[in-house]
Amino acid sequence: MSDINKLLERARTGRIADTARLLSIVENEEPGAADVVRQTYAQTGRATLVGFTGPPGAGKSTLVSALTAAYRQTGARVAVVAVDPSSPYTGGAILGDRIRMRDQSLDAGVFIRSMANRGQSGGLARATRRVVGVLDALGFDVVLVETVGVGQHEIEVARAVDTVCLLTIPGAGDDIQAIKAGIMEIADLLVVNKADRPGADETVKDLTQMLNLGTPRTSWRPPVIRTSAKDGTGIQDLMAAVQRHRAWAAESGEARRRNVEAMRNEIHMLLQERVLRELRERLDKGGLDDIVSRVVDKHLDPYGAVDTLLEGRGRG
Ligand SMILES: Nc1nc2c(ncn2[C@@H]2O[C@H](COP(=O)(O)OP(=O)(O)OP(=O)(O)O)[C@@H](O)[C@H]2O)c(=O)[nH]1
Ligand SMILES: [Mg+2]
Repeated sequence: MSDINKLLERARTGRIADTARLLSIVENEEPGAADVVRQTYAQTGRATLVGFTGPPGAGKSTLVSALTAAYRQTGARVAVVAVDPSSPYTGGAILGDRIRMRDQSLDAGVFIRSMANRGQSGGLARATRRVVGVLDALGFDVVLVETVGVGQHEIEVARAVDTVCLLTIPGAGDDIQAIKAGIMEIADLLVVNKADRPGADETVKDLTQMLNLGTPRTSWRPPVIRTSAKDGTGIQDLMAAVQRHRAWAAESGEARRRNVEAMRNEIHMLLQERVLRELRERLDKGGLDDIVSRVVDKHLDPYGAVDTLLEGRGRG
């Protein structure tokens, strides 16, 4: 039995250390990453995948903690993936998150994973998708993904999930302006968190108005849900909305459409990587020097050189 199979077998029995090891392999594309994907891919597609995005301090981690507890009460196994923000302003907050989530990490039905941001958003989005896929295949019923901000980077990471929750807080008028551009593109659910604070009604009204102005991309109208991650208000509403969105996405074909887009992108990237790797290997074997000489000696033009390299055979 290969090492990967042993790891998978142990991870499936709930061993945390083996689950963590498997995730590192796919996240960092270590040798064996392809094996892990090959052995798990067929079992993906069962978990409820929910992403949380929004400005720093909106309460994403607190809300994810509250939801984790609520899903646990239904008997679901929950995985949390925290995508570390690159911004130095929020570096400390993540440390705080780990402390806040600690009570849940003692529960065997909860797995918490932090992902390192390796700076390249496309790479991070793919790594997040692979990590989420392995957790799904390992039998976690719910995977909650936290990212920071509402930029292109987070939009891409958010695509690793099926339902995207965009958080805002009462009185965050500027935030609302800032999220306006990306709002229709990514948000499946709009969450006004910290609804225990004054101004929640106005914020709900502003968001609803903004939604009414926009042209909906699909037949789904993102609901505006008010929550207080602190006192638990709205957590059940949010879970119900996630469930409704999931059902709609399955029914309308939206889930499949997103999956087609994600897989087209993934296959394209893998193809590109493999072609480049094979080419590099061929060049490493010394083929390049010979071809360069032939170009310099006018036996071959530069386009012809590329043709030759791609065909992998010499042409006089
Ligand atoms: N009053 C109130 N405070 C909240 C609520 N949710 C979170 N907070 C507080 O808001 C602060 C930030 O919460 P976090 O959960 O760390 O926010 P975050 O969005 O994860 O922050 P980053 O990960 O740094 O972007 C903490 O002090 C929380 O206790 C809420 O519903 N009501
Ligand atoms: Mg956080």
